[in-house]
Amino acid sequence: MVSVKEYVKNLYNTEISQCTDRQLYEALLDMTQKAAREKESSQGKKKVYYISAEFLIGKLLSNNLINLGMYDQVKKELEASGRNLAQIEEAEPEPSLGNGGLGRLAACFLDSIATLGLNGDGIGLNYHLGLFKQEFENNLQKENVNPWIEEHSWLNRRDVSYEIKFGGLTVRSCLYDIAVTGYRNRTNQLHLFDIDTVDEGIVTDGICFDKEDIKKNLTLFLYPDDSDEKGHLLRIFQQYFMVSNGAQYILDECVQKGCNLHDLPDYAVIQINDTHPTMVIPEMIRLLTEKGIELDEAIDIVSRTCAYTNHTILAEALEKWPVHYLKKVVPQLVPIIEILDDKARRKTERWQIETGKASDNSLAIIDPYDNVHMAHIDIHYGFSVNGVAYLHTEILKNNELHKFYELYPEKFNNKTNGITFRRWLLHCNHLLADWITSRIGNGYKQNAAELEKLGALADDEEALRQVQAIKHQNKKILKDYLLRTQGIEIDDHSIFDIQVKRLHEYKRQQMNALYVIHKYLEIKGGKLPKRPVTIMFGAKAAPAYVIAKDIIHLILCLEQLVNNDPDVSPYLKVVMVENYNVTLAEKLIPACDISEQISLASKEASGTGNMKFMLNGAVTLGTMDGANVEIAELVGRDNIYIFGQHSETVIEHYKKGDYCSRSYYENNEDIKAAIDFITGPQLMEIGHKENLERLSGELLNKDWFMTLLDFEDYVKVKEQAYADFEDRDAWMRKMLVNISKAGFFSSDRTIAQYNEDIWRLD
Ligand code: 26W
Repeated sequence: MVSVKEYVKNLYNTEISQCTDRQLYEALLDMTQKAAREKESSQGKKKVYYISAEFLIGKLLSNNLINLGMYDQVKKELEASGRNLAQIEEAEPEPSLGNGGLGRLAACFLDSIATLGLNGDGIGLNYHLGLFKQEFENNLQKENVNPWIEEHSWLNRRDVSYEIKFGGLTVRSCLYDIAVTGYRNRTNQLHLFDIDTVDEGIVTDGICFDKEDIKKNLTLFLYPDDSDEKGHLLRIFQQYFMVSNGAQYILDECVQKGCNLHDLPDYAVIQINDTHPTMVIPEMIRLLTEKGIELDEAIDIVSRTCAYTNHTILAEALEKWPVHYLKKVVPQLVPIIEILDDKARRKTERWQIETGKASDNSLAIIDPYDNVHMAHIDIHYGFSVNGVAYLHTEILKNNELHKFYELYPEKFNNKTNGITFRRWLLHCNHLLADWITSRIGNGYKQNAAELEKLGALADDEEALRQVQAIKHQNKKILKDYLLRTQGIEIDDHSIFDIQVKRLHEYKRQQMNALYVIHKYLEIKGGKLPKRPVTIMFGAKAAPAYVIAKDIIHLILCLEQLVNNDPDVSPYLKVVMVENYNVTLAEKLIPACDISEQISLASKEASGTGNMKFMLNGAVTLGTMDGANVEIAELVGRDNIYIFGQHSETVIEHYKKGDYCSRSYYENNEDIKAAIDFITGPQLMEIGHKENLERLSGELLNKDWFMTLLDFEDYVKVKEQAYADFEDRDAWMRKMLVNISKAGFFSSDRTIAQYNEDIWRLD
């Protein structure tokens, strides 16, 4: 490896100490790119293409330095010249190419695919302005653009271009690759398609733009507001653009390797990340028939190439596109989709007759209202359907997709999510990683299961104290960071109780906010907590999701009220960090004591934040939902705080429609006081009447995600966790057990299972 010194000398003809942070960042970027290129590989006949509308990759510099084995030397060299890598890294913009878990999972998976030395690339879109940058104004979320592409970036322009035809419009694509470095292993690629005519200049006022000017807006944003027809159409334009480019790229690459297209499944497996890339199925069929393959054979080939991952059971997230939308944007796919529908109906009917089941059209692709159910295409015409945690897959099989499961039991399988330990331990928590290394050696970096060895230290007082000291150090680092970057002051001796994730009613940030009100009232009434607590939130709400934005408003109003009340603020602080993203997660997670994973049971497919917190020694306060169930199983009930109704009960309530939030309000004084407070004089003075009234009305009259059902138990168990925190020795042991049991949640394990059961790469 060349030295930074030499590199900087060649590039700028100067010394490290004379460079700006920006110059050093760009020099390191270049240097890293070169080292990554040397590890590119063409090994392997069969390749997995992970196709996804989101890749929430985060900053790449440190991550790549670690994976390429350059981190320590670079850091040392910079330090010798009085420079600091962490500070240099602040010059790197973070792309927001994802909403949350699904996009971050895709990024972790790419890391693990490369780390395991597997042949696999990502395929997605190069959104110029990402999702959005969140700003708070007047205690409300305001969306702004998040430009991230600079002259010097990780994007490498390729000499690849396709003609993409839409109804009444043809565009020419271009391609950018981002190197995906494996930990001490090969370099793969993330392929991001784009067009040259995108124009950031059409954005006015926040993130408003002309949704119909496709040539200028096609890859401008991730998931533009889909509250109206124009937004929906743009989404279909984006999705088709992604899959048509992807499919052509895959076919070209396979042909170059000697594939004759009849044997495509020997060369390619396409993992479809949720339904957003589903049109790859009809598009691939279309392309194959264009190349002279008979329709029936094309369908068979594609069905043996595509596999589908489901990430949610929320009805509103299961995409259904009206046929007339598809006719406008992708008329060439409609006849194919109709044929797929027809064949699926016939197959279902035959099976129903054979098994004596009542005839029923609910498995069809096109429903009686002329909506195309994208997931149904994936299930009929993919060879694998997987959920992302044990409970989620069981719910898919037994409830949500039960009939499909009966029809195709062999297709269904579970792949419990995971996270890359390179980013979520080695990079974000150097102190802990170094300590672990000093105790059990380096093996865990390649084989996460070795973390179990830490279990032997559960009664080693010195070890426990060291873990605690590291946690405290990380709390101080977070404290400094929040003060410097957001002007927020927190007490590092308080309990850090953190809930960071997308804002959604099912995740129930509103329940945590109601707890804040409850606690505020208690303190006002003279019941003082033993130790101060800092309740932190971080979340973006979808721009058109009204209630989610009302919840943010409530939290921001509470922050203002609580933190400025001298009776309360010594004991309770509320913090809502602005623009929660991967970079902030990397600072928050190592500093956390209590990890809030409080979704309504059955609704969170898996969660991955829960795994990151656990790995960094936070103790989970959660419901029996998603991967929390597996965390509980691994750490045992002494090392996790579980509350709330179980999924069976919740599913029953939905079936019977018998949940009535108002009766909880009427029968529980604490709940009544907390709900009334939302529209009481104190918050009304700070906040906006319309938002607060709408939110309290929603909780009282609807509460679709049953906040009030679990509130009482939540308060009880949360208080228990706070009380237990005082037994410092016992708490340290809980931290250690959580870290030692986190190995299962390495995405290396998840990817090894995908490969073993689904991809079968050589
Ligand atoms: C229809 C548009 C749309 C777009 C994005 C619907 C829903 C989304 C979500 C952001 C999808 C998502 O992030 N799902 C999450 O996926 C994670 C990875 O599997 C899981 O851990 C989370 O439980 C799940 O909510």
